[in-house]
Amino acid sequence: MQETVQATQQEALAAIAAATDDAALEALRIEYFGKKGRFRAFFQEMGKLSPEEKAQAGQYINAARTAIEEALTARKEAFKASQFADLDQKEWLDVTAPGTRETHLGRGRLHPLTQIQYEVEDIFRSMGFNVFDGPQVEDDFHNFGALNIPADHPARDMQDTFWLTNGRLLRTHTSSVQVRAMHAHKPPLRGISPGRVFRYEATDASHENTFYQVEGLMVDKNISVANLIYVMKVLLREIFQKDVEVRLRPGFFPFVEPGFELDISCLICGGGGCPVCKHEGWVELLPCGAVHPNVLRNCGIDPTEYSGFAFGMGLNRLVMMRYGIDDIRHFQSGNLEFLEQF
Ligand code: FA5
Repeated sequence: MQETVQATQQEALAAIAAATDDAALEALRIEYFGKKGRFRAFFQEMGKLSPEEKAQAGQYINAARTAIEEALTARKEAFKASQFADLDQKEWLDVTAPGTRETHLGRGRLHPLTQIQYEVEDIFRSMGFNVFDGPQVEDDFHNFGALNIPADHPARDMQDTFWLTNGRLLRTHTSSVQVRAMHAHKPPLRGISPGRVFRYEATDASHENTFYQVEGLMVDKNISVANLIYVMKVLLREIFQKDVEVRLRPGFFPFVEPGFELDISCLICGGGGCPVCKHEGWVELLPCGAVHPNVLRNCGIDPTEYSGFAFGMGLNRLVMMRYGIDDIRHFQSGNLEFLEQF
């Protein structure tokens, strides 16, 4: 029996030395020490021996077992060490290598509306304004009621609305976020809210049913139209990179009093008159005004103490003016030839 045990030990050590991975070592462990393993058989045979032989057999069987177990452990350790030894070779990567044709997917870019939105946000942040966000699916109160447009008021027809079957609506303007901002923050308050708005309108070269606006709002003590004009002039100078003259004409919106249409001097002809400005020298840019006392009251702000201004600018039209784009429908056309120009 001793010879068999020693032969088994030699065989096991050779197999361990030849093993190439952890799985092979585990298979050998089971072969020798598992429930039906070869050492189990040796111990069973040992039971049949005389007491003296048994004592002797116990020694050489245990010695063989220890030798094999040590070899298994040592080989396992060696595998672990070699796993990391050539890591720099196996996982080497040249981060400075240029891309290949197969891996180059083409560079993405921001949509021109997003680009101008970010620009406008930066300009207003530099003047201490916050950027507010609000839901595109709105309720009647935030889109109309709080803005001094009660149900059945004719001003509702100024903005044709997509009504949802649950009584909610797709916001027709970003003025709804004014209301949310005034409820959430007490004056002094300075904020803009850029975002997507929806109108139930037929489309043409200058009208979309889905477009983008940026709302602006400032509420504090003694805010007047002079503050509004100053902020507008800073915005336009930064966007168009030159001083732009502005003028105000009366305009009606139920949520401002007085309300205005803000015109800018025509950037194409410099104010001298051309087909773009219909030879007037002025181009209509955005509606604005002093926040109506009823709106302040609806938002929990005392109009005898505070006043404010608000404006709502169409971002699509701003981009169109900047780049001379002649049709608003390009923006949502998905036409890459158009988009890749920006
Ligand atoms: C409003 O939406 C008001 N909430 C703006 C406002 C805010 C006034 C605060 C006073 C105080 P209006 O419907 O005129 O107003 O839209 C504002 C701008 O959105 C327009 O000047 C225009 O640039 C843009 N706009 C309006 N309708 C469309 C449309 N169908 N397609 C593209 N742009 C549009």
